[in-house]
Amino acid sequence: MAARSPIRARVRVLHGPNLNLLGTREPEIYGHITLAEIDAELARRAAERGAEVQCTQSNIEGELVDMIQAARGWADAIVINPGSYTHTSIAIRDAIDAVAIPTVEVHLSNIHAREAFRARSITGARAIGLISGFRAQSYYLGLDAALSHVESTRRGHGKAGKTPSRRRQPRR
Ligand code: CA2
Repeated sequence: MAARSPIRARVRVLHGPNLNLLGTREPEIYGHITLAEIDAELARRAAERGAEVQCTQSNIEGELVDMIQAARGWADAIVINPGSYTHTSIAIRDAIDAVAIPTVEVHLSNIHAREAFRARSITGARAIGLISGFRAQSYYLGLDAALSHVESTRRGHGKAGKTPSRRRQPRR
């Protein structure tokens, strides 16, 4: 297989509330892997592609908003698992909107196969895409998607390049 050319890109990875507990409880839903192991694998995969990740977990909505804002000027893309804020947080959705950094939302579990309240993602409506249900693989697929998006946008033929436009978005 031909070697892929390196993508000089920086990806901010954000984990929302309770994800620090990964690997300690509910393995039937979230798997046995810990967040530290996911972060290490993301760093390894990014480095393999010439890219860099910076990963942080927070249980606090405002901190996640601060970190999204602070990603401006550093990150080429964001990969976020907003945890339960996925279903409630207009503040995180607005922050994703405000920074206009292409954002991939990821979930360990399939949010459409669980309680009805989890099926709606308030934050995901402002992401370029959403990956859900592949446990830790969701993060790795999310990183892949983010890097492919950055690469194709730089080449001028992104997924129509699109971070969702503020004006033309239908109401969701
Ligand atoms: O599937 C996902 O990744 C979720 O974002 C996880 C959130 C949940 O509220 C979302 O609906 C879907 C919950 C994260 C809690 O993580 C735990 C991990 C281990 C033990 C307990 C909770």
